[in-house]
Amino acid sequence: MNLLSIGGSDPSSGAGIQSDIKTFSLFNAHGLTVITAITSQNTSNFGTVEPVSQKILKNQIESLMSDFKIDGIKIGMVYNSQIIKSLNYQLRKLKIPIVVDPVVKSTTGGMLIEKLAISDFKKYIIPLATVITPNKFEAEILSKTKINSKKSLENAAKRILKMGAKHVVITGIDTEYNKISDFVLEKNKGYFISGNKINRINHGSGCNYSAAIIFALAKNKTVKESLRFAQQFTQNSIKNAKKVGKGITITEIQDNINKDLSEGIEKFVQIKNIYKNIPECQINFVYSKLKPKSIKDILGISGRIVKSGRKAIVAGELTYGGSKHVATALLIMNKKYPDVRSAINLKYQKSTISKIKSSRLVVSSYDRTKEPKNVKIKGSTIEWGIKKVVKNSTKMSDGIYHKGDFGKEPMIIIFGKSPDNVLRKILKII
Ligand code: PXL
Repeated sequence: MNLLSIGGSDPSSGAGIQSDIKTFSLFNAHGLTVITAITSQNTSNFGTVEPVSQKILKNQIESLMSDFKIDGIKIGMVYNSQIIKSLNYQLRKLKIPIVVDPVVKSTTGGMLIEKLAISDFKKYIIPLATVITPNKFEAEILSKTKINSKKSLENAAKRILKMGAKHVVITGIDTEYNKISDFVLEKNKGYFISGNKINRINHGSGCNYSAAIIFALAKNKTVKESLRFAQQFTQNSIKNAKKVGKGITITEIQDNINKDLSEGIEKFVQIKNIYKNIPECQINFVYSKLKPKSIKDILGISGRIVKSGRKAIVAGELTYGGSKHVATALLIMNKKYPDVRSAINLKYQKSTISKIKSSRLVVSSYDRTKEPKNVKIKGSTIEWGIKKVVKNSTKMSDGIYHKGDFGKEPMIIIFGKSPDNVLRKILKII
């Protein structure tokens, strides 16, 4: 998938096109950029802005359009009327989703659009928007409406919708205690998408939000699904914001796969006496993207979870393709049961098997001594074993074990929908 970000350069990489490229690549999309202006800024101060010339703006777009199939566009900082009109001319005929993030001011106070250009922005950029994502402050400026009640919020959204956007989302509305919501207006239908309030001033959350929306729309998700997804993603990025410079924090984007597996591993190593379940060949704990094609789509530990005295410690870091054996087992399981996206291997113990059975989980096994010679030579035992079990199964197995072979250690693999789901099963059976 190719996604295009049209906007300004932020040398601190907290916002602007640098931030969008990070977001797009996290989603495995190819990020294209058209730079409208160069800003100088850091996490404390906003310096100056230099918009690009009409000529290079036009050329950037032409060179991309003549080469790539573009699946979605995000428009951020556009700065002046010349850029605005030029973009309208080049984009108005396109039939792909466009998300407009109508940025007015940076968190550190820099102007991202000239005051005189706001009326042209309404006339030429807003009509391009499949979705426009003003925060409350930006919505007030665009609609010339003070937002201080539900009625005024709806009015502001209606006014922006009338300017030609297909969907208006006004972000960051205080609704109830500890909640912060986005108000969505689509034709005559208005609704809130509610999220948890995180009190932290940061740089980058608006860009993360609009970039995540365009990704989801380009993947043919509905507007509502896309907004939900983007809100979750942005909340995470704010939660993980880091103080990389001396000033305000910069949001840190993470896919949930990374976050959920990290948390799962952390909880796993803290389970009391868990070291007793670590086999000689150590442990890997994995979590897959949706619809994995190969083990490269499965996140695992580049090293292992190892036994160190009476402790379990994590050696290595999370990498896609970091596990071979457990990831291969998961890949096969996932083909038949697509909900199954996480797995861990544990030491085989008779007591574990009986606990699995008494907790009404499903356990299956294969016999490594029956492994054909050609499989042994190829070294694809696990593939052969799991395939054998999965092929004959009518129900998904929570655990699959084998009792080893000459010189081969017995092993059990626990499967689940997510690392958390796997952990819950582990706690029942150890
Ligand atoms: O977050 C809005 C934004 C967008 N684009 C650029 C920016 C900023 C905020 O600083 O610098 C280039």
